[in-house]
Amino acid sequence: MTDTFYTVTPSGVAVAADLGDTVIALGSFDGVHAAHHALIGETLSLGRKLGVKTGVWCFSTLPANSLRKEKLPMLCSLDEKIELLLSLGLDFVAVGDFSQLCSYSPEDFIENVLKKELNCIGCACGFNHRFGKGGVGSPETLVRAFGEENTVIMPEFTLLSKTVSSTVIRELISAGDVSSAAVMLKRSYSLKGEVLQGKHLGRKLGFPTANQRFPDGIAVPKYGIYATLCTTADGKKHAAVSNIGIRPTIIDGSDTHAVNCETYIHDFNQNIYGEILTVEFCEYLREEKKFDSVESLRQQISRDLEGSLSYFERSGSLI
Ligand code: RBF
Ligand code: MG
Repeated sequence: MTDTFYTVTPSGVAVAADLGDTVIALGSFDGVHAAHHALIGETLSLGRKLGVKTGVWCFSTLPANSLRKEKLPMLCSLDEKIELLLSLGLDFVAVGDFSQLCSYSPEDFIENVLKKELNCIGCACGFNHRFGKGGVGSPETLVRAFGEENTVIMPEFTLLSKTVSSTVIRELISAGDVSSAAVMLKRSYSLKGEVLQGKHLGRKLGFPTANQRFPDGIAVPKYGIYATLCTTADGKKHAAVSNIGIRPTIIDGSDTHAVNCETYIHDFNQNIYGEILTVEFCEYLREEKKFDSVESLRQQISRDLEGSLSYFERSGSLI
């Protein structure tokens, strides 16, 4: 049983039995968005009322992807998900192995995992949550197992006149609408990753840039230029402008068409190759285009930087 899931607490991986009785929120929690925040808020309240620890149950992969050929891109990595969830004040996140647990009926999952392993005495989930073999478990199944009093069913949650869901946020991001996505995520969509050795072409252009790749399986915003905020390894935030795409102006036969995120950081000239950089996508500025000359691309990049800075001035999101 122990290799079917593990439990993470703010101080590291823990033994589930040491948690005592618990209240658990169930879901996929992709992106840890505003509706998830509301659900976790209810979970914390129920935990306080019952005087027990609170946690989340999720899987290491998206169950929705197990039956799909065309995988849904994820809004965050598992590590980011755990970090975001714990930052909301939960005591633990239990991470299950979907391939081992997908054959459990809802009742078996509740009895053998939630109750026996995690000492669960109350739970919370979204109104449309489904779980267990064949997805036949529903919020009502949880009410039967834990009682009306100890089960929270979160109704639909609306922002910008839309239901907040990972699906809607994926659509916004792939349409480049990162500002609406940010309202639903309660933070900007971001890319956290190593700064890769580029071809140093940017430097020759007069714009030294930081190149990053989106990890496999992670949602890539619409190709284009974005006003971004960068957090460097020293924790400092900088205004920046980023290009997501394939750089049609400079691409040649030797180039793979791998998607690149290339960032020019305002007023910055440190060497950050190999460091971890977080890029927050704040506002879509324009489409990625093929320019007739490197010189016209250079002039455009300089206008892009102005566009980004004036966005941050208007929105007041710097400092
Ligand atoms: N490359 C393009 O081919 N088309 C673009 O529209 C484009 N816009 C960019 C905007 C910014 C703000 C930055 C930093 C880069 C952009 N690039 C674009 C990538 C550019 O080709 C690249 O920085 C240099 O070729 C050096 O790698
Ligand atoms: Mg959902």
